[in-house]
Amino acid sequence: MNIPNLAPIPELYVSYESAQKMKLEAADLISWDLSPRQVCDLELLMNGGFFPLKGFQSEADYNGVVEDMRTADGQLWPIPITLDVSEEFADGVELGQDIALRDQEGVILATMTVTDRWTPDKAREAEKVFGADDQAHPAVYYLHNQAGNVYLGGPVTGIQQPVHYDFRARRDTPNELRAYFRKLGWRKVVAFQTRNPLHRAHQELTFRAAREAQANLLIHPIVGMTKPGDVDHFTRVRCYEAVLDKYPQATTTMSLLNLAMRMAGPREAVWHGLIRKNHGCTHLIVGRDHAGPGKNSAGEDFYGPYDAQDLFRTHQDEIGIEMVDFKHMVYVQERAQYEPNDEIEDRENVTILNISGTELRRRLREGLEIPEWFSFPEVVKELRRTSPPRSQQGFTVFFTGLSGSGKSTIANALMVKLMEMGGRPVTLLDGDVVRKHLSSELGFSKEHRDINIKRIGYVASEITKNGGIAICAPIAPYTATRRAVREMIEQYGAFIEVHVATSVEECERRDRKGLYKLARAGKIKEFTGISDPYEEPQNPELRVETENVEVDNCAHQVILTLESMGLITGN
Ligand code: PPS
Repeated sequence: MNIPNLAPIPELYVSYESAQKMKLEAADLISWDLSPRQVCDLELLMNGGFFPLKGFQSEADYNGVVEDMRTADGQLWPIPITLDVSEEFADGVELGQDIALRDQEGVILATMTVTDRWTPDKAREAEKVFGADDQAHPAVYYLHNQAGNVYLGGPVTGIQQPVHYDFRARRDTPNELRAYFRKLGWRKVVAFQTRNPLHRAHQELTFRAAREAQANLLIHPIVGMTKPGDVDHFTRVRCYEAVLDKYPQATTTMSLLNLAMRMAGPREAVWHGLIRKNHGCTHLIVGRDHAGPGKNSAGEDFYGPYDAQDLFRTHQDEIGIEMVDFKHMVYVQERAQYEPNDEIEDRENVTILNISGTELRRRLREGLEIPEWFSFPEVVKELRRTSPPRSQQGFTVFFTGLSGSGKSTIANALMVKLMEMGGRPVTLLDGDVVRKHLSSELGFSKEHRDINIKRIGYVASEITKNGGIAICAPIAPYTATRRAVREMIEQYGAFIEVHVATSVEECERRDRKGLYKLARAGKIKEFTGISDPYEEPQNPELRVETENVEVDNCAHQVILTLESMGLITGN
């Protein structure tokens, strides 16, 4: 194993004086507003975290990376780092032109000389990089639904670091960490990558890794982007801080890494190795199912539990960092300690305990006990602060169905029932009401419907975040848009999709507002169910039939669903 050369790593920043000058000049350039993920990528490009990359990848680099994890000049690099933009923006850019890259507040962080512009084959990228073109994978979903259709590539010139207002003292560039290790004389450093709060099993694992490698320990959590649904980084960092004093101070430090994870399992592990190498580490802990995205749409794991370790091992020498591989750690009650599951020889004579992530979330949701052998009281206290039991969290009930299907009527009945129960404020975002107050300028094209639904989703997510109940009742005819809204809301609380499954024939028979008649006569264009599509939900939390069923009963079915999910309790 190489003892690292802790000399500074090349950054892409210009000097302070040049940056001031460039900032003025760059104001005249065409500029691209970076997405949150692109800001993360740019930060690591500029500060050397993605060394040897010098900018967003060119088409040749991208093709090499996608096909066999190598840039055009043969460097190992497993994940495409591309600047995805809209077709409209790409059309306005000439090759050879400089563009300004701005953060979401409009601050110019860098310029890029555009050398390449191409339309990627996203299905191929998904297959090769993530193993399957399956949108159950969060990065594949992102690729198809959030990433722009055109990629731009070219070298980047860094003007300033993205600004962070949170945990500033805990964030370090690769060079800051290198300098710190140099100063303390830390020649061997084992990095622990994590996107979860630290529990006792993690502590044991990190202790063992440091012992095994005879190294110091860097707890290196991700605070950029992780898997949708993860514990937010604010809570996690408070949890880390709460347990730091349980580590030996002389040999352990913690630093936050603003990486946007892709959950690419094996390829991601190799990527994490390269990034840690750039941060001056000599070892990386790779555990079971490293950076795993969970189940695919057929309900199977995307990657085998040790695929990441296998791929890492193959490339270890080239990465220049050693893997400390770990098997699954479990608690052995009789010995009151954690041990690697596959090293327990007397399994029939001992009690092996384990709480999975899913089980932990269930216990938090339901306000159940979390035992001391599993976690630290300080961590549990923090988690309970941000994840109160479900019966105290906000949630959204999202009705979808054709015009005249009965959405509004059931939604109204549900609102009254929930208000009778009390406890949380209830807001009804009815289709017609929203169109009057929030979306009065919009029509019924796909584009306008999507904007309308995303506005509803945004308001509902804010209500949910703040502990209220949002009831939405738009038509929301498109699956992808409903899914986008679900994602927005599930960051903060439950999303209950209710399909009001009244057939178009029945809606037309009822024709309460006389709209179907007008649609048939061609007087209303793009009318859902008649001259415009309605994509039925495949897996809604509840489907209600309204033919021959009372409104009260339909609303009651929703109440029963909410109860079964623990969102409302009997008392
Ligand atoms: S969408 O697709 O979700 O944005 O639609 P939404 O905001 O729910 O608005 C639907 C209401 O607008 C009236 N309306 C139409 N609906 C469908 N297609 C066309 N072309 C159209 N034009 C007007 C209609 O009254 C809908 O109300 P509901 O309550 O669904 O009947």
